[in-house]
Amino acid sequence: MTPRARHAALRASLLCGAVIVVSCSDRPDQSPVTEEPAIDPAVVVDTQAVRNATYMSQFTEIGFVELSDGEFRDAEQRIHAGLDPHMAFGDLDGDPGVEAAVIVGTNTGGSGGFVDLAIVDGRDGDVVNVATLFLGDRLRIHSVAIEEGEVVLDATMHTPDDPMCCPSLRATRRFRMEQGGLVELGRPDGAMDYGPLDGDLIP
Ligand SMILES: [Ca+2]
Repeated sequence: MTPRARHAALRASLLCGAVIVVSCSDRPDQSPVTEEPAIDPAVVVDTQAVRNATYMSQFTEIGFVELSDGEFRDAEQRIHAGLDPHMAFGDLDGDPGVEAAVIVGTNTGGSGGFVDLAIVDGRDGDVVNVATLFLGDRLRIHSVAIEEGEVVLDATMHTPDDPMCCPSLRATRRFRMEQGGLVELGRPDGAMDYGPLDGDLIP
């Protein structure tokens, strides 16, 4: 898949995610949404691949960042995104082929350090970020593992009483792929609910 086609497919998936795919495809004045790319177990999903993949991003106007050697910088938009060294490879969907669970951190010019959990898999000959979940602001990730089909994070996150600089609650967080998205399996006791970000962060 060419970079342009990959961007188009990624944008389509962002605009017409699983929840609203019916309304997107039903619009008579629009072309049908391209079918979801097929799982491709022949694609090598390794460290090199994930450090040079394109990731969904709620922090850029175009909705994604294209990492080069693990980084993305846009001085005009004051966006700096980067891949955390902690990552894991394994099976999350029960299909042939290895998935990667990686951490994408984004700074938008302020003090925030926004952390996404992203899943990368092989699709139609390419490495594709198939799911992303916002984890929080300035939480710290100590390890990432894939165990029995779940992503397991060792993280230090905030309690409701912590200042944003200084999370204090270290706990394990678990996530599973469901219907093409990521869901968290419970929340550690006492952890702050970071909630979804609003759109104000997009320049
Ligand atoms: Ca798999």
